[in-house]
Amino acid sequence: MQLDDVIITRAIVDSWSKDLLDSLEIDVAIVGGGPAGLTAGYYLSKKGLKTVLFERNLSIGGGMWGGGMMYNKCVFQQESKPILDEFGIRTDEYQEGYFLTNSLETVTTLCSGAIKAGLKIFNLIGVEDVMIRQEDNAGRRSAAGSSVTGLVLNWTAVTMAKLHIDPLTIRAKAIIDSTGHAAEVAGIIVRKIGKKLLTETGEMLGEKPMWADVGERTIVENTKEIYPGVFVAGMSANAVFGGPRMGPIFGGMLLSGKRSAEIIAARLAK
Ligand code: 48H
Repeated sequence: MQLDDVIITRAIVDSWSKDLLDSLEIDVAIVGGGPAGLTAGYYLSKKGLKTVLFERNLSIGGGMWGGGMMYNKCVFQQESKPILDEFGIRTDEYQEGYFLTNSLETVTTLCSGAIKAGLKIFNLIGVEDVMIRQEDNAGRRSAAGSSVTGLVLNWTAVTMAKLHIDPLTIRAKAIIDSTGHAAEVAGIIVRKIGKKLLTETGEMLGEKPMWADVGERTIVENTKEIYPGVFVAGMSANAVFGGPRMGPIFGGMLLSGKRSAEIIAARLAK
């Protein structure tokens, strides 16, 4: 068969554009494709919710590829083992309750599992702002008086090159901030509309020093709504609610991602 260069181009542009058009009004938008965002995307998609993840980097996986200080191994605790088993990620029990994985296998398998479950991922696109409206996308007015109803997107290349190019928007019934340590969506909300987060002060409380045992527990407790329509998962949960960091143990990220999916699925079922 003779290959036609233009058909190759047409196939890519046609199919990618359809993917984006199909993602303009969705159930859940996830910001950030680290372990928490990917796990959330897997469970939400499995529940049949139309879920799309935006990742600003070329690669998906966030801080997981490099394991601990570039040693490409990740540690997981007992509680997170069922999630690894569900994805088919192989583990090696180093000592009772401490499971090692290859970080490369972990990232690629989480990503593959999430996509096969139905998650749509757009890489190389960053979230630079949010849409806030008086009523949410179901027409409900929240006690806070307004809800985040969508995301403002731009190409990472545009941002990097500091080009003055206006963004595009998508609408979602729920949004997950799984942007890691920076908790970028939470930061945007505070910057744009003030101290309105559902924390003690309304601000981001900030991540506390390393303490794996406490950090891994609080990250699941801190996985919740931070502003009407916006939920945190993964490291950003501890950044918003003031939990400790935990170093290269990743079970909390998967448990938090799963928890966010459960909370949102219950909310959207109402
Ligand atoms: C689009 C964005 C934007 C944006 C950021 O950092 P991550 O791996 O986050 P988690 O929470 O899934 O996992 C945290 C873990 O990797 C970690 O850092 C740990 C355990 N640290 C402990 C410690 O003590 O240091 O992934 C976040 C992703 C990245 O891929 C970013 O590129 C992406 O979010 N991202 N994508 N728009 N505005 N901001």
